[in-house]
Amino acid sequence: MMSAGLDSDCIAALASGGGTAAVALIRLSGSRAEEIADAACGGAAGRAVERRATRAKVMDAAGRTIDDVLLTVFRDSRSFTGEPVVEIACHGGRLITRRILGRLLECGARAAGPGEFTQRAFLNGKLDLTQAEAVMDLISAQSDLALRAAHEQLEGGIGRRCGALREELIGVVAHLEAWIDFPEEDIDPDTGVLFLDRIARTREGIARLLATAEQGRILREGVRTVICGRPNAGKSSLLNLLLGCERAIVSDEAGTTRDTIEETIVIDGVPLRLVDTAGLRDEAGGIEREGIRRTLQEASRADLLLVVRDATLTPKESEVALPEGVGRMVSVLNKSDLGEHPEWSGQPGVRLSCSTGEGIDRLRTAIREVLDLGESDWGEHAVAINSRHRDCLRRADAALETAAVLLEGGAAPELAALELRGALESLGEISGRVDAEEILGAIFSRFCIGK
Ligand SMILES: Nc1nc2c(ncn2[C@@H]2O[C@H](COP(=O)(O)OP(=O)(O)OP(=O)(O)O)[C@@H](O)[C@H]2O)c(=O)[nH]1
Ligand SMILES: [Mg+2]
Repeated sequence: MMSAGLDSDCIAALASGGGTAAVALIRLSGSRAEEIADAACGGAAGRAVERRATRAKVMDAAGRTIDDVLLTVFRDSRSFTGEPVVEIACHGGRLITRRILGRLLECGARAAGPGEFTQRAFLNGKLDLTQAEAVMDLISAQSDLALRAAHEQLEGGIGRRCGALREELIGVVAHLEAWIDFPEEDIDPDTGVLFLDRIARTREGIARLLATAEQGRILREGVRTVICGRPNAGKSSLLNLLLGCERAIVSDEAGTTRDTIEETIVIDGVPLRLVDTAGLRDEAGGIEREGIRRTLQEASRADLLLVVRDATLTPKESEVALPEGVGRMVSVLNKSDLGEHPEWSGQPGVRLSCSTGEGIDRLRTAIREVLDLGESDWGEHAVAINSRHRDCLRRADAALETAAVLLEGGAAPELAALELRGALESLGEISGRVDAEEILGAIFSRFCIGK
């Protein structure tokens, strides 16, 4: 385990949102938490029964009451941070919370930095790194699925999977190193096929986790969905229809939308970040041209394009020049209430009227299909790694690949062992644990060397 290496200082911060509310929560964490709370509350923390809300008054230096509060004391390491914590539930006014925090600082606390409580929880071994990250995901989740994935991660889902891969690998390294270090012990070299099999198995596990990276990005950031098409096709109308409110300006003047407008919606538990853009046409000048430049830039970064066309025009008249290499796309034939130009007959595309809303369900279905959002894909356990996990896993996988090549090519086993250790380190980074003792432990417990 990593050593704590903590400052012994006591940190304080507002744990609830900053606005006006019925109640707010201020948290103190550190070995002196109780002492500091006592100084501010006339000894009420010391008298409090652990984990039981206790009424108290926070007083200023002159003994005047700042607020009537409820204190909850968590002693020793029995807290979220793994060190003494006092939580103060006070009235949720901006001035009140500021004055209470000010008083706690006067009494010896320090204002906490971002994420410092969770960081302490990690350093004190209460959470691994993936769980600490999940706390943030949980708070910022924008859809049910994202919430489920964050819960799974907070429960240790990703940590456990990486832990299992590490275990497997520690076994391989232990075996290989025992064979290198103690040749006289007659250890079965276990090289060749068996060794390579074990490496291949670990790599399969890594690949399975890596495959959730895209899902993870989508859950955390949303599917970047760009609405594009020619001016007046009804792009802003579509944004408003999907949002269910009049967010973007709609007018019959071509070139109404100049800047990109972003809003989030949720389809089947998956957040979509909708981007309305300026209409694409060649003859534009000035500001509109800049708008078009931005549209093309957005389109090239999109996970999904909704291409909107005016069904009353011919396919040629509503054609849009899109950047190369655009991925997933749904074609929308809008203004179907006005009737469709005969040339569209037999052409694919979701028929929609943004004016009447007719066809919106068809569009949602088409989006679901093109994003492949079937239940099976998101599974029971919504494990979804983030980009940091992905980088660690990729490094681990590259090291394993090299190790396999070295072993296959008959290189010195020391070289392969070095690569395997590198892979272990990368896997360990995911949950924030790197430990050479573990490998030694595995050698001696599994092989009984030294008798
Ligand atoms: N009849 C009918 N009119 C529509 C429909 N959708 C949009 N319109 C009208 O088409 C005009 C253009 O709509 P917008 O949503 O502003 O079009 P846009 O693609 O955002 O246009 P720019 O921002 O100028 O590129 C407006 O007058 C809308 O009321 C539809 O389904 N049926
Ligand atoms: Mg518009």
